[in-house]
Formats: sequence, structure tokens, C-alpha cells
Amino acid sequence: MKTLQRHRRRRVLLLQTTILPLLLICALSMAKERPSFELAKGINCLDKIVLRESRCRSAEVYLYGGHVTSWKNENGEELLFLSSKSIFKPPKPIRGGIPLCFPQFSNYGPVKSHGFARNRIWEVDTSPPPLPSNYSSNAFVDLILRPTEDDLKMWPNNFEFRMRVALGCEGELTLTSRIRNINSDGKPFSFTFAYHTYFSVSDISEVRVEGLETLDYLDKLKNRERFTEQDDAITFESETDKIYLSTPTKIAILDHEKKRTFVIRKEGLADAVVWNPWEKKSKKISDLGDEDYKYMLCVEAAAIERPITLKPGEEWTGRLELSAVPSSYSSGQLDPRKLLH
Ligand code: TA6
Repeated sequence: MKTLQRHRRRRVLLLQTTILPLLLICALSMAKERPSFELAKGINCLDKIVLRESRCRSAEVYLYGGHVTSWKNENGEELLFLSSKSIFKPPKPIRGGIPLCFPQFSNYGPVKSHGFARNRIWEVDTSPPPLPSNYSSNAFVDLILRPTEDDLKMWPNNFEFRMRVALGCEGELTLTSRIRNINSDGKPFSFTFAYHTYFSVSDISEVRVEGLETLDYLDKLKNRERFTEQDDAITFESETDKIYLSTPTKIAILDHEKKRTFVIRKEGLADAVVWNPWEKKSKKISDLGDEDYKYMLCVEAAAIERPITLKPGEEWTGRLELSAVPSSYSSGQLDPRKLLH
């Protein structure tokens, strides 16, 4: 009888110490984060992904360009600017939202302006390598871009560009890009990059950008001459096209009229571009309405001054997190010192 009891106790112990933990691990790994999104047809029947979070928060990403075109808050308000004249037809990039500039920002290099990633068809990545756990969220999708034959002719480098678009439980929108050099000829490659984000603002002349004061910038309107920002906040009264160098990882856009502040957090992206075409240039941009410049501002997390160089097998991560917080002078929340630290 005693032996039997001993056997039973041993079996129970075995169960507790080996099998149960194993089952737990399996259960946890099986419960690993599952992408939750809807595949839908968008404008011109282009495939798009819809991410939904609680309380009407949502985001939309077109497979064409891996392009986020919509980000809405808990009141269903659109936070990104999207041109009503954007034509949603390849090869023309979508005007507005968050175009991806890769492998080249602007015309600083051998390929076409802002590169080719924004006018390629991306795929849903069904087996992405895991991301660090602190990157997790409920609503997300993983996308992947690999070069086409045409791309390899234009830019002879083999790469994998993975991007996770995630909508967090506080409504924050996060884009995590991972670019890997998979050249088989041992060749390193270099690229520049930007998340060319178009923010929706109430009135450009009432908006201010904080976090870039005292920094050096290259002025694209003055042949990329280098200057130092003198103002303690950037405001807008004419065409602006500046590349701020080695900026802090946090920048704020204060929209007093909408009592809203956009907080931009970035990792792996040293620079920031600030662009508004203003009146005259807007008229020359076919897929932008003549008055649209009043309701948009581009503040772009970027890597431009020092291109990213990867040897075969190496991978770069560039992360953008956008949040929109209600703010007003009276609440003091519009005090950038509070927001940016
Ligand atoms: O990021 C600012 C900028 O480089 C401007 O010079 C302007 O050209 C803008 O991008 C839009 O470029 P796109 O090629 O989309 O018309």
C-alpha cells in the first residue's frame, strides 16, 4: 500500500514539475500574439487592411505602398491628412497618410525621388520573426516587401523590408520597420529612409512644432544650406522644407484650435523633415487641392544625413510611434516642456 502511495505521489510530482509547465508553455506560445485585422477593398479596389481597437479607434493600410492612409481616434476623428485628389492608381504614390521613402529620401541618390517602396504592392507577412515583447498590441498587421526585377535593375540590392503596423490600446499608432540585407554576393548596401507622415491640422498658421529648437537643419529651399534653428517653436507663414539633423526622439505638434497635440516618438531615425508646400507649390502638385496646404503638415521621422549601411545578414529597425493627446493652454498640457520630457 505504502509503495503504491509512493508511486502515486511520484507520478503527481512528475506531473507538477514537468508536464504541466510544458503544457503551460505550449498554451502560451499558442496564444502568442495573433494579428487581428480585416482585409478589405479600398479605393479603385486596391487591397487594404483595417485595424480596429476599442472605442472606434481604427487605422487603414493599403498593400499598395504599405501605405497607412487613415488613423482615427476614439471619437472617430481622422488624424492624418489624405488629399481628396489622391488618385490611388499605381505607379502614382498615394498623396497623404504615411508614405514610406525607401531606399532613398528625395532625389539624394541614384533611384527616383523618395525611392520605390511607396509604389510597390506589399504582401501580408504570414511568418514574421518575433518582435520584442514591448512592441505587442492587440490590433496589428505584418507586411513584407521584397525587390522586383525592376527594382534590382534600379537598385541592385536584395533586401527584406518587414513592417508592422499596430494600433495600441491608448490609440497610439506604431510603425516598426525592419530592413535586412540578404545580398548573396557579400555586398553591403546603404539607404536613406523616411516615414513621410501627413498630419491633419486645423489651420497651418495656428500650428507650432516643439522639440526642434536650436538644432541644425538643411534648407531644401536654399540648396540644402545648413542653418541653426533660432526660434523656440517652429511656426508657419510660408513654404517650409527643412531637414532637422540629430533631433531628440520626441517631437510635438501643437494644434491649439483643435486642442490637440501630436506626440511623435522615433527610434533608429536620427533626423526629422518638416514640410508644408504652402500656396504656390500646392498649385503645382496635381494630386493636392489648392487650399489643402492649410490643413496638412508633414513632420517626417527620417534617416538622411547619415545613411544606414548594412552588411549581408544585418538588419536595421526604424520605429515610429504617433499619439494624439487632448491638450489646451489652460491645462498646461500644451507646455512642450511637459510633453517632450
Ligand atoms: O519631404 C519633403 C519633400 O521631400 C518635399 O521636398 C516635397 O517634394 C515632398 O517631399 C513631396 O514629395 P512627393 O515626391 O511626394 O511629391
